[in-house]
Amino acid sequence: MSANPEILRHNWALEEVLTLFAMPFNDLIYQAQTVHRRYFDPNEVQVSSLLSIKTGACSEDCGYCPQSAHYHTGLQAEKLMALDKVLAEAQAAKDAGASRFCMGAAWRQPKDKDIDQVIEMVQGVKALGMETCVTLGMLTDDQTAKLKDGGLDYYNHNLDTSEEYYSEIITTRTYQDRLDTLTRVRDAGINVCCGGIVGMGESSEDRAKLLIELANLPKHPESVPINMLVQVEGTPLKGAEALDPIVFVRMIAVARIMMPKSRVRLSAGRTNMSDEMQALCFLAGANSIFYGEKLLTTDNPEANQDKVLFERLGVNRGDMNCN
Ligand code: SAM
Ligand code: DTB
Ligand code: SF4
Repeated sequence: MSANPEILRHNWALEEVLTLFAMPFNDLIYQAQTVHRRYFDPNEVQVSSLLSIKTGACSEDCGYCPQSAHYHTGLQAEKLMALDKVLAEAQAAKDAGASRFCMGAAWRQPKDKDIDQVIEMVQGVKALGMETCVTLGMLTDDQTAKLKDGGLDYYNHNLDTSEEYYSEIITTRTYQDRLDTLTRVRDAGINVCCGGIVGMGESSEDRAKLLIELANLPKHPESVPINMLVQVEGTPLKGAEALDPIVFVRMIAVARIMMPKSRVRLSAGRTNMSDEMQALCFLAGANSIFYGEKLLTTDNPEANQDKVLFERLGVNRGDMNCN
């Protein structure tokens, strides 16, 4: 792959991104697919599996999240999972065909002793021959350095929406808090996984601004998860107006065009998507999914259903050690 530095831009302006969103659908998909083929095998989709290693009772008030202690969602809170249980889940995910194991904790920020336990999990999962990702909330410099030394491959920390809309969704932290952790992770040399959620009642400008935030970071995140809101009873966003599926596909296409070398992950919300819609997302440049029956606390399509979909589309799973 010969890198053309001109293709990786970090100076996107709102008007041009809105123009991309408003393109005729066929032209947009053609452009996204053309960009996609510059850097990726068009028939390859990487698969990651998720595990909630610490569930619920989170002090943050993210309006979309079933794990926030601020809302009554009926979720049973659970303490940090034991190492052997985590490794058994990782082995099962590997056996089912996942190449990366992502461990999520419902923390605003981890305590130092939590980090030591998470590092044991990272090392155990790596020893199984899988890539590792964790998402633990905000980090200090010290904690970030420890995770890097512990061998962590990816850190997930989403910006979720535009800076303007953020305070409508979350009041217990700021957008800048999020950006500060992302800078720490990037500076420590850990791969960045950062994306957002659509379908939260945001405007098309908010969606464009989220992608601008991501693409105008000093380096594009290696992995960009695009989540469709999973509406959970008891959360403030239950009942938000559903997003037009075509707008969701446009979001994937514009992300692909703006961040040509990043893995764009078709993330939460797939249980509410038809096979045809998912196929359109892959055509628009999505080349990663979460695989396995559970996301963190909500349902994901059955692994077998995804296998069948991949077969129908002639899609292969990605090799290890790619973005
Ligand atoms: N507590 C950590 C944090 O907030 O960064 C890590 C776990 S948190 C559950 C990880 C991400 O899951 C959030 O940033 C959000 O993008 C996504 N998420 C949570 N609830 C969701 C929902 N109902 N629908 C779609 N995505 C969701
Ligand atoms: C991401 O962007 N989506 C994942 C992962 N990163 C951690 C989480 C989705 C969570 C959906 C709601 C739930 O299952 O609790
Ligand atoms: Fe807590 Fe993360 Fe859920 Fe927000 S998204 S409530 S920080 S677990």
